[in-house]
Amino acid sequence: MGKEQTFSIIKPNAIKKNAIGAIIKKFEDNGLKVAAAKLVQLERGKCEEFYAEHKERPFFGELVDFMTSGPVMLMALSGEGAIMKNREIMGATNPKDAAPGTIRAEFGDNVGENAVHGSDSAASAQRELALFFEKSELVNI
Ligand code: IDP
Ligand code: MG
Repeated sequence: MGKEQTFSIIKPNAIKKNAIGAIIKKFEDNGLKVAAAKLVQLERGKCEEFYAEHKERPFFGELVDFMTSGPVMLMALSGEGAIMKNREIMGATNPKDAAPGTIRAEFGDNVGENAVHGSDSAASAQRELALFFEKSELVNI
C-alpha cells in the first residue's frame, strides 16, 4: 500500500467541545502523523467548492452553514495506507452507525455534525489537500 497523505478536517462541533487534542490522539494512537495543520474560519465560497460533489443534495445548504459556523482544523495526515486508515478511525458518516471507539461514535452529534471529515479516495485526497495547502506546507513525515 505504501505511505500516503490524506486530508482531514476537525469540524466546528468538535472544536466547540474542546476535542482537538482527543481527536488528534486517536490519529496518532492509530499510526497516523500530522503532516500539516491550521485552524481557520472557512469562507462560504471555499466551503461550497470543497463540497461541490454534494451540491445537489438536500442537505447542502445546511452542511455549508454548519461548516462555516465556527473554526475548523484543517490537517494533512500521513502514514501507511493513510486514506482508508483515516476513514476507519473516523467511523461511519452517521455517528449512530459508527463503531465503538471511532471518532464519530465519541464526538459526533448527528449525521451532519459528525466531528470530522476525511478524504474517501486518493483522487479526493489530492484535490482536497491542494485546495487548502500549498505543497510547501506539507512536511515529509
Ligand atoms: P462522509 O463525510 O462520511 O464522506 P458524505 O456522504 O461524503 O459522508 O457526506 C459529507 C458530509 O455531509 C457528512 O460528513 C455530513 O457532515 C454531511 N451529511 C451527509 N449526509 C447527511 C444528511 O443526511 N443530513 C445532513 N448532513 C449530511
Ligand atoms: Mg465524503
